[in-house]
Amino acid sequence: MVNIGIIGVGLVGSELISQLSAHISQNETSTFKIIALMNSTKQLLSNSSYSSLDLSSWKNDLSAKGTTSNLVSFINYLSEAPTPSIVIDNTSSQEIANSYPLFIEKGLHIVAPNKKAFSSDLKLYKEIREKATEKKRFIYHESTVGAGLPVLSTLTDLIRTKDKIIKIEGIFSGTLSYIFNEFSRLDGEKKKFSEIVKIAKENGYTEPDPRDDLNGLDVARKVVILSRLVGKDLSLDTLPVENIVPEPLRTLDSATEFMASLTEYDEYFEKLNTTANNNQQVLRYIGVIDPIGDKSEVKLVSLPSSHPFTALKGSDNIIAFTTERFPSPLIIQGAGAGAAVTAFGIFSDLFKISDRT
Ligand code: NHO
Repeated sequence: MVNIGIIGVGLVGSELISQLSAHISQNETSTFKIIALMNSTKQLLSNSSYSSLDLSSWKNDLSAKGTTSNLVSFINYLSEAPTPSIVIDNTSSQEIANSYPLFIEKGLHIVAPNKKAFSSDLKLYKEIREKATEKKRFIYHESTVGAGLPVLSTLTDLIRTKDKIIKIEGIFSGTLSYIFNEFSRLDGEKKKFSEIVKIAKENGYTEPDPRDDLNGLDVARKVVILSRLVGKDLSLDTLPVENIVPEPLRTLDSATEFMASLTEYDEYFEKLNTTANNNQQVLRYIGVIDPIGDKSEVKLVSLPSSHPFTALKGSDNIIAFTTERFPSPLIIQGAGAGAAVTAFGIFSDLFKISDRT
């Protein structure tokens, strides 16, 4: 049996528990057992014989029977289990990410959609990689890039089989994909930029403050993750990132003020769009990974309508790997945001570990 402890039971964590619960109840031979849950205030640990938590009532049990969150006792409980344990980090906490070396020391495998450990401090990233190799622990984080799309596993396979990666580029943000798919098109339909951002916010596609999508940081983190995987020591502070939040709006206190003021910049965005459209092109926000030189970047570009990045729908992601074996790029495309697909990416990582333990 593989024990699972989940830190973070919000949107993605709850969906993961539903997916796991359905799998466990439908498969008598399932090897997964959820034995510990934790959110920012409470934690729920199973008993001393490490039996499964009752997944039909976990929400109530966590709030009614849970004790105050304590990362050390949570990790110790998992690490003392008689069979292998995986800790899943479904938070966006830097503090939890900083604890991965400790998790590995304690003998735990890690799965995470949290991008922080893999895209923040390079020293932390290297420490995690080195410790995992030394202690023979598995770290999987497929859903940090492209949600459940097989982006990291494909790249890992290309690297392992010694293909030469020439360039990786893509539309890595579901939110920015939606915004520009709606805003910049050649079918003559015109919508105001601020209106589209408003709809994206109302539909829950954006972060609570849409500036956290428009500033490019989320895409930058994904570019850093892919760059480090191909062996480049890239960091957020050295990567050129085009922040498309108009400068005067960056310092506004609240998302509400930002949304109200964004209308003043509709003309500015429309001008950019018209220039592109006049050349039969559309605007797209892309990330570029340059494994050979120093041209990795995150930017808004104009692309001709024949380009594969211009045919996306909704909040889809697209990632193109140009390699020695794939001079005509290997392309991965599909839903790149949302709880269902993100949880799927985590779930598939769990199988990769359970198959090998
Ligand atoms: P929530 O709903 O805020 O839940 C966070 C949970 O963590 C809560 O239970 C909270 O109590 C707990 N928590 C926070 N700090 C804690 C601490 N110190 N100790 C213990 N518990 C703590 O967040 P989500 O939406 O469930 O996201 C969880 C993680 O998945 C985040 O790291 C997020 O970045 C990552 N993730 C989410 C998505 C998504 O679609 N929601 C995606 C990828 C990764 O594919 C997605 C994506 O990239 C979307 C992106 N915005 C785009 O492309 O447009």
